[in-house]
Amino acid sequence: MKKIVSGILSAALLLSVGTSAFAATTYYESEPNNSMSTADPISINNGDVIVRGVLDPVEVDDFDYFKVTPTATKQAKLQITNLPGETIIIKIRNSSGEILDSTLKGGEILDFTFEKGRTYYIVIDGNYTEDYKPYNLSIN
Ligand SMILES: [Ca+2]
Ligand SMILES: [Ca+2]
Repeated sequence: MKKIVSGILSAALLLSVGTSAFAATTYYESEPNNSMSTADPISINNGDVIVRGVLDPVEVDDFDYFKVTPTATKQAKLQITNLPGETIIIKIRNSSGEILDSTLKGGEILDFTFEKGRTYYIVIDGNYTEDYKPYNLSIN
């Protein structure tokens, strides 16, 4: 009986690992990434993406930049999924640094169309964040 239970458990574990592995590609930030020139490259060409990073209040003005150059035009929804009430915002800049779109706080969904071949910078900005804040950015 014990053997059967552990067999079921490991099958369930394998299933959940397998499902999440196929559901989204996960990227982790790499500091320093506080500017366009040091942005972490990510790809949105192969389905859903989760970006995991931290806004660190010890570091003055921690901005997290992620660089995207899609190979196909993609309509995407961007959202900070784990900190809905926080003043953590998502900004999208073009290659000249101009802000194309932005949310006002965590949890809001930003609908944005990334055009093929253009370079964009997705910026996570923790306005007034005083605590160490790990965030999950989902791009679907
Ligand atoms: Ca960071
Ligand atoms: Ca940073």
